[in-house]
Amino acid sequence: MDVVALGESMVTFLPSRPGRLADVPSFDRGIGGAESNVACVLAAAGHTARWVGRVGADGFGDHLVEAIGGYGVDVSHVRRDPRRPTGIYFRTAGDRSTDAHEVAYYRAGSAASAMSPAGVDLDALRAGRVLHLSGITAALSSDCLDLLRELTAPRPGRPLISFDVNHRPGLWRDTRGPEVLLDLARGADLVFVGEDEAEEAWGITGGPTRIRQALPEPQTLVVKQGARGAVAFRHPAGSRAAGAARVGADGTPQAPGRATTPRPAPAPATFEPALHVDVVATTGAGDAFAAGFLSATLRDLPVRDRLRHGHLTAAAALTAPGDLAAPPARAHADRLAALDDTAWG
Ligand code: KDG
Repeated sequence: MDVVALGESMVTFLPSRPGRLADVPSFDRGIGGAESNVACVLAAAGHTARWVGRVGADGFGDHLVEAIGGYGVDVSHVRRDPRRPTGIYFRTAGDRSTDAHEVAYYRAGSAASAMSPAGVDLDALRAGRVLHLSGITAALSSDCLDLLRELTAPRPGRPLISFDVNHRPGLWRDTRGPEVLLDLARGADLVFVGEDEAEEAWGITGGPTRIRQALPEPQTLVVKQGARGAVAFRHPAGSRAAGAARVGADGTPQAPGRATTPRPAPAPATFEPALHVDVVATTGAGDAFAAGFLSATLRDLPVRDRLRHGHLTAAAALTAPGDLAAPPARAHADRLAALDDTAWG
């Protein structure tokens, strides 16, 4: 298995026309959920992917399992909860210039919010080369947060932990969100965060370098700068081996930030500009970016190409109305990623 993704998936209701939530008369059904979006895009890109989650024993749960499974994602470890419903959410079309849109979640007390370390198959979660997680799960319940802590804890032979910060202020029931997210990110190997998100959550201004200063631990940190592009910081290979970084020479787990090797010199930064596209909807673009970056990571491509594959996959999502869009075929994406800097400038 290449990638396992854990998280809440929801049936999504997309507006039939622009306007305020109060005015939109009807909605089209889609599927959403940041982590299963990543799994779907990776499966569509030819990787083996599993989504682990929990949905109600209801029609929306059936739909999610069927639709996500239809992308070729392994859904055999999704649990059905007879007592709690599947989460759903509605959103409006974003304003083209500001991307301001309304989101209404109906997910409090959902089946997914009951995920916990005891209620999931931890071996199934750790069975991939990469385990993809996001900060959304941390906000769902204290049991869900415990599960993320368990999965990001130092452990010999753990998969590469990919963590998308995905700060959703509206989901947190208390003020601990930013601190919890920073702590979880510090335990991951690969972290995705938006520059604006880092400012909103952690008050970090001054750009990607300042964000790296606050988050020096992950082997790879990707700071997304919206339509401008993205910057990746990566410790040189070997200085901080993915997945093994916080495990001592004797196999003893070490606390995050106390690696046995001396902290390496500041990681070099690689910037790659994004593609300019006519944006239809931004929802799902961050997930698509992560999927493209992860796909190239699984193929051991250079950092520049990881960023370019992220941008190519994000461009596909940005030009589609729902959360999900088919990524470009691998051979096509490879040709585009190999174009010289003038094409990407
Ligand atoms: O990235 C897209 C997600 O935001 C969307 O699918 C809904 O997972 C979601 C969430 O919790 O916001």
